[in-house]
Amino acid sequence: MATAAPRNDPADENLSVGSAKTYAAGAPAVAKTMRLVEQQMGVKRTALTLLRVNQPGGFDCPGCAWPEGPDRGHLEFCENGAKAVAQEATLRRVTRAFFEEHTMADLAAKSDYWLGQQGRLTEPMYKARDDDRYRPVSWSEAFRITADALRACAPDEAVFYTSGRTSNEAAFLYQLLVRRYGTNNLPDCSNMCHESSGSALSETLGVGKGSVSLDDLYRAELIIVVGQNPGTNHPRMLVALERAKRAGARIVAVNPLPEAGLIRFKNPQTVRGLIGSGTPLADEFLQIRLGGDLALFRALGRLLLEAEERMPGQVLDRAFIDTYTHGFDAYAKEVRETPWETVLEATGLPREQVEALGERVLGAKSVIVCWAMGLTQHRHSVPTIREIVNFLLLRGNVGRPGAGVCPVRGHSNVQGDRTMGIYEKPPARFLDALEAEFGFEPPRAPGYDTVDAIRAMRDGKVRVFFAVGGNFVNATPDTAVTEAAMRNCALTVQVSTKLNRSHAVTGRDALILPTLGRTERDVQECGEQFVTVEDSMSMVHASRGRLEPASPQLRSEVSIIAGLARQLLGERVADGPEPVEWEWLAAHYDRIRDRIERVVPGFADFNARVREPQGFQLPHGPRDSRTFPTATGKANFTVNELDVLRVPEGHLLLQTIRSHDQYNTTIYGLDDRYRGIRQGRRVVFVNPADLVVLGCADGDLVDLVSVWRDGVERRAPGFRVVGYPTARGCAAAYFPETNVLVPLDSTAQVSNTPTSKSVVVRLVPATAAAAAARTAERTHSQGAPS
Ligand SMILES: Nc1nc2c(c(=O)[nH]1)N[C@H]1C(S)=C(S)[C@@H](COP(=O)(O)OP(=O)(O)OC[C@H]3O[C@@H](n4cnc5c(=O)[nH]c(N)nc54)[C@H](O)[C@@H]3O)O[C@H]1N2
Ligand SMILES: Nc1nc2c(c(=O)[nH]1)N[C@H]1C(S)=C(S)[C@@H](COP(=O)(O)OP(=O)(O)OC[C@H]3O[C@@H](n4cnc5c(=O)[nH]c(N)nc54)[C@H](O)[C@@H]3O)O[C@H]1N2
Ligand SMILES: [Mo]
Repeated sequence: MATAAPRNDPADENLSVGSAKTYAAGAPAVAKTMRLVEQQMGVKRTALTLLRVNQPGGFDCPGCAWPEGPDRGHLEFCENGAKAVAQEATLRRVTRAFFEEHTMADLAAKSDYWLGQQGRLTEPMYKARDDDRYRPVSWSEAFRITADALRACAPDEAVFYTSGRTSNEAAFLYQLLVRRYGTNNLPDCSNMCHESSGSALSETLGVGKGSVSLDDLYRAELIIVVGQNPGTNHPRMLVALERAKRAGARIVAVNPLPEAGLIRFKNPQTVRGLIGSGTPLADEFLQIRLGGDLALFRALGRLLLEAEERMPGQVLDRAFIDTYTHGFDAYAKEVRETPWETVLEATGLPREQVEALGERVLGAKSVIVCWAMGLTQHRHSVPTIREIVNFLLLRGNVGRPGAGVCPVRGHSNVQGDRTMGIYEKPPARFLDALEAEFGFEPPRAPGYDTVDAIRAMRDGKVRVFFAVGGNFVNATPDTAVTEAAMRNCALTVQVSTKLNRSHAVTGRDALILPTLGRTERDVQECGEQFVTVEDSMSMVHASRGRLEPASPQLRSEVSIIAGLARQLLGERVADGPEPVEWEWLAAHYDRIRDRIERVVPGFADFNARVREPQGFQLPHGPRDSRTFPTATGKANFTVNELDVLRVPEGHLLLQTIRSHDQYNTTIYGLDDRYRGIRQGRRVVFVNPADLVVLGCADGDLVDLVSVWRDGVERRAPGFRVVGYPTARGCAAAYFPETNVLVPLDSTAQVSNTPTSKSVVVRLVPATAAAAAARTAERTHSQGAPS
């Protein structure tokens, strides 16, 4: 049985459940933010730092990938962006004394919250194979240890992970190092995030990115927000939705949960938002069952085709379909045969509500569909997103103002990292360009994505794990399996800003390489540097930190990668064997940008254009000229199997989500204000009617047990049941506490993304062991420093 210890926080004993909010932001958001931020940074640093977020000449907010418009306000950040900044700009420090005091076993027993609250890492640390704790190590020694381990294995026995905060410059240099070393083993957080979007959009439209810009949102007549909780995860998007709404757009929310931000928004950056009742955002809320979206968009397609039959020539955009698309007839045939019963079963929606949405669509000249993790982390995520494309193509809602696809990215540069070649399946044209520019033969065989990397580590096929950012151990599924896989490595190396579980659960040898964050001054041999990032709408712009680094020992990601490369591969000398001038490139990031310009399409005149205050937008064929670089040369309609997620009787479909006080595995605090949760995270939200059926009650203490075809029982112990208005048959609980429940092999078709939003579970009365573990945990854990 796979059970993760409930690394609870002592505060969980103070857990309280109140009523959920019906609006997002407003004055409480401002007050709460300032309190959390000032605890980390002090008053003066808070003011100086927050004024530079997302400003020209300032730094890009590390919070999310939502773009900032040209007419940005003086305070272009949000509550959760401020919290993300405070985590990085905190005055707390993890020093060598800290590691002297805490053994590995000690660190492994701490919660994510506790680890994150200790502050910024300050110097390189090494844990040797027989040691029980980390000791200080010099940079050169750290590079030597890593290079030796990499030389001792075949290139495909090493894995190089990236999280989406890494800048374009660091990402480009990193993938270059990895391919120069000889592997495409470049898994990244995107594999667990928007991989399904990328897969579906590349196949159907030819570009795996969104096709809209901010201006399109302001021109849209209908915006459908599906599977996304922007009030918490993309708060600045609410400002854009509010503006779209004022310009006349209708907004429809499709979600199993009535998320506060989608209902009503009080913009904290306006007086009206601070003291008024705010703007109602969603005109319509469809409370869909988990995984029901494919059926919903199929039904909308059917309604449009039927309307066209009633009003020939008035509904579909025939000219667009004939000129720009492929596969319409096969799609239309499939759609006409879709039974309503299946649609209603899959969505859990009343037919009238689906038909009413169909009417809205008919009345809207331009439609945008936005989505995030609610769509990408299911078994049939790729078919679902393809179905959204089908729906949009019917009326030519791609490649014209006010219309298109809008996958809303998570990490602030996750999209840019992919553009820079962080990808385990690089296209041949990218490798060709790399080869032409640098004069070496990059490996051509595909590498491991995140799930395959864990399998390979588990099976002893990987010796070295290297991560630039992120928290691999805790962000990935099947925690018990992943932790064992990590411990199976000879060496694990983490380039990080803050302590997390991946520093506590390691290979036999382990290194921590502390790095600069976005907010900090980055000085290299040729002077002060800036980096660049790409947002969710393909805008590339500069980010320049101004704060003094958390410690003089920190090195930038670029400099760490170059230092390791130099140690591993040598530096270029005339007629020498090494074709890349690693340290010369790292001395001035303009030099890296020049190389990017010659390898990656769309970056012409990179160094000049990125110095413009707003940066520049990357080209996008479908958006700019209705050019679709797909296999058929056209936008592809697809025929998708209508997959209905069914669970055995007495079970629920569980989704694993973010609370308001977390950034993925970084826990800022223990509240989830909009959902009424205070001082605790081990809660499971269930519809009250389902509780009656299951013989449970609000307030019960249960274990969550996941049921999967491999027969392994996975258990997350000790959750308080909360009666909550989620869709029937569905439940929700926070990640990463519930990652132990997600089977490694339960992944999405095509994209191989873990199915974190549809885990079949049952609730069982909490075991005595769970209750005991909770008590023991309380006595062992220490509170966060104040
Ligand atoms: N403050 C903060 N900001 C963040 C993050 C964070 O942790 N904290 N994380 C960043 C990252 S990496 C990402 S990827 C994004 C994530 O942004 P979101 O995708 O908004 O994050 P989740 O909490 O996973 O929320 C998923 C939403 O989809 C809904 N949903 C789940 N399943 C379904 C379904 O089958 N159908 C439909 N229609 N809806 C469904 C859920 O009810 C929930 O509202 O946010 C980014 N921004
Ligand atoms: N069950 C479940 N699992 C999920 C999800 C889910 O919805 N449910 N969501 C998935 C998604 S969408 C994502 S994107 C992944 C996230 O996976 P990751 O990106 O791996 O995880 P994070 O928690 O964002 O990583 C946080 C760590 O990054 C480091 N860090 C922060 N800033 C920097 C920096 O500037 N440089 C460097 N080098 N390090 C930095 C800090 O040490 C911090 O502890 O999790 C996935 N896992
Ligand atoms: Mo993400």
